[in-house]
Amino acid sequence: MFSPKDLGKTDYISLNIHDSASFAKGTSRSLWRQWNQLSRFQRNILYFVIIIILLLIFYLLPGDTKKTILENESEYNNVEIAQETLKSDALAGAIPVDNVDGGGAGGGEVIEEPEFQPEINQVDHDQIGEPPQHKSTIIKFDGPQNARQKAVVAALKHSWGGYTEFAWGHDNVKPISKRYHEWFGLGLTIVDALDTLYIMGLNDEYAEARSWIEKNLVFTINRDVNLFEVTIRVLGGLLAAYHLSGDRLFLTKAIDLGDRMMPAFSTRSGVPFSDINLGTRNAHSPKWGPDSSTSEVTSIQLEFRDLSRSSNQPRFESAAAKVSEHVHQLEKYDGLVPIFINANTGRFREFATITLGARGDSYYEYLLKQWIQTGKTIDYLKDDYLMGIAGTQKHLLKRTAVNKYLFIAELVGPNKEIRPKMDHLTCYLGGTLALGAHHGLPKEHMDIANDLIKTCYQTYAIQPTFLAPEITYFNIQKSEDESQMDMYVKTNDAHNLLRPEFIESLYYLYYFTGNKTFQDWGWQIFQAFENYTKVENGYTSIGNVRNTQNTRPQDLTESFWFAETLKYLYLLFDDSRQLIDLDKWVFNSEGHPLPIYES
Ligand code: DMJ
Repeated sequence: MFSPKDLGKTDYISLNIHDSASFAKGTSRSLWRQWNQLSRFQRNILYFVIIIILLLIFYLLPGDTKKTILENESEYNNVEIAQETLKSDALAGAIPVDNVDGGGAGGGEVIEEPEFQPEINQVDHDQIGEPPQHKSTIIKFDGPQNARQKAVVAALKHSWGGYTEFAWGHDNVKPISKRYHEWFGLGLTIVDALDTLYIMGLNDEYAEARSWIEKNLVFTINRDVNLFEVTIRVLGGLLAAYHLSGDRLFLTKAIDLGDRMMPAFSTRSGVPFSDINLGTRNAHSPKWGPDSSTSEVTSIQLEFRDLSRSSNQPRFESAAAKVSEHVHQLEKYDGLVPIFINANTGRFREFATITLGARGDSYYEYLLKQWIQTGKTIDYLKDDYLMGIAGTQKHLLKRTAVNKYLFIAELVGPNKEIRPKMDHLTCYLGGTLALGAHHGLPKEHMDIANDLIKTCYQTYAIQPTFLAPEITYFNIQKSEDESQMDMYVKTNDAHNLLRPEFIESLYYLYYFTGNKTFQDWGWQIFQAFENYTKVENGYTSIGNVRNTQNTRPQDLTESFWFAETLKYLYLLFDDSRQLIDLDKWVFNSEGHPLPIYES
């Protein structure tokens, strides 16, 4: 047993070791006595030593912990997003959450650690030449021409109003709590909305956005961002605004941003890391695992190519095109690709899911669109696209048991078992197939597009809110049950994030066919957004599309609501079908139109 004698110090002889409270009390009194006996000089020295120790501890903390501590002290951390919303977003190109599927080693792999040197602008303006010839020209837009377009513009203004009042300069507005959410710290909504404001002829709002970009959009922030998301939303948004308006401010910003993202490509395989710190230029794999998403690394090429063509700096296109060339060489499953790829080895993750939904979707989209962007001159892109669609037809196209609705299933696990599930994200494919058919690819693709569009429409129409859930499951085997349904939704998948994919497809289908049914379907869905997502200060994601009395508003407006959903609605209601000429422009994955080049 412990004996006071062991201490050999008279100070402790009176301690009662059986009473820990008294022990603590006695110790603190004794410390206090000693403290009071110190001179002011001695106390100052001790203060100094304590501060140095604290600084050292902080300096030695890992970067992420430091970031968390800093964020905890800012309003960033006060903004909470419902966990349910986050879960789906992480899988589907929206506000993310870490450890999406629990796999992989956390931490991310860092490739380089340059010293952090904030720079405002690295662009050599003299080096920016005139953009090479493309088929598009600067366009002036006249504003809404009919009642439906006017209603969409009113919706945009309502949403924009909430954003400007409560979230100006931040990434997203939380229209119910009247706060904001920060994701990358890049004023995401402003940049993503910019070309929509321009196309809708909202000159005042556009001028306001332009001015913010001129004065406040800087890329020196010491913060990790997702390469794909920033490419499609920010780089794509800036480039589209540059091409539509001819305003070189946007090109200057785009070059600075592109330059800062280039280190992401410095991997052994050339396949980029998913994350990049724009301030330090430090790139690494995601925190939740070792691999990049296949759709992400293959859906940055339209933007990087356009940046090169616009700036006369081939390095951007060269780095991004190498990724497509590399993926072209990899073995696939009848043209289909697993959803994860390792940036160092350059190989697909074995047995990863095959899907045209989250993490797979825009791989197929960008094969076709790159081919179109380069004047249909790069054959392997078309070939890989055709193989991907053929593989989809062979392995993934399924029909429901009762009404024979066509949908696109997924393949999971080593045995590639069919999972009869379709993300709302997959509804982009109807529009992409129609675009390909317009550009001379098989007419049969248009038939698939038409069938798929009908299924996607049903995912909206069968819900009491007339809004589709994030994910729908399908019954493929007929049962004895007379009341058997074709589709069902799991509770955790019943949310709607104001996503654009179905409206996007309706736009393409209407554009190429002139069939007004597609406009009417879009109008029905617009009404549903009005009825169930509109709030006093904008429009919000909702947690439940299955009950009109319990929609569970999530208090968040994603930037793609401005960039895509409202833009595609506005274009869908353009009776002239001439606002954007699809033989001169190709939309990136975030709804930003980029010019088509000769080669
Ligand atoms: C958008 O950010 C893009 O369309 C992306 O490709 C995936 N989906 C979201 C919108 O749903």
